[in-house]
Amino acid sequence: INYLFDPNILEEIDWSKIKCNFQNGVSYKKPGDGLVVRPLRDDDIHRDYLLLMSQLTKVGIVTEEQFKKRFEDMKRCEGTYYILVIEDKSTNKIVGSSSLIFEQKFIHSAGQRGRIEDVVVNGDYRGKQLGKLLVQLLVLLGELLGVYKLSLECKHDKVGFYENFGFAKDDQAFMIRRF
Ligand code: 16G
Repeated sequence: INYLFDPNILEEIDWSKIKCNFQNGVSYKKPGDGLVVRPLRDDDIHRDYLLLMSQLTKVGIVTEEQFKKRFEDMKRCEGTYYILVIEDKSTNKIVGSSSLIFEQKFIHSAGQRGRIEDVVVNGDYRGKQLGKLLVQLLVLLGELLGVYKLSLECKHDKVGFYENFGFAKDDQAFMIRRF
């Protein structure tokens, strides 16, 4: 099995540091009936990974070859790309995904920042706290691996959701130039 990152690192997460509440005993080990949380695998393109991503934004055409190459490119950048997914073992489909990306800096004592990206849960699986679980795990993973800050961009109606994990708006403008 070719994982993007070592799944054992997830075992090291200090679950007692969680900032938000989970109902019905939902946790990393028990995400829900038939569901498992794990790192992205190189063959997840066959588990509708890209179809899931199309619920977030435009995916475009990505061949299996391109998917595998991008996966290996990410994997080679050790300590940089942590993509967590939720698989429904009963359908063999990826139903949730979220990424944590580390950016190396000279500032902050040669520290690193983390970015939470591409948080998406299949519409049929909403209301099961899966997005919350993915983001909470990545926030704790960021803390574990050492970041001086974590950041993300989201739609205004998602601000309340991210506040659950300790994110807050600050006085900097988010600027963007699209191509
Ligand atoms: C949201 C996502 C971002 C994603 C973007 C895609 C989160 C927290 N934010 O901003 O990660 O890349 O949507 O939209 O998941 P775009 O295709 O318009 O960039």
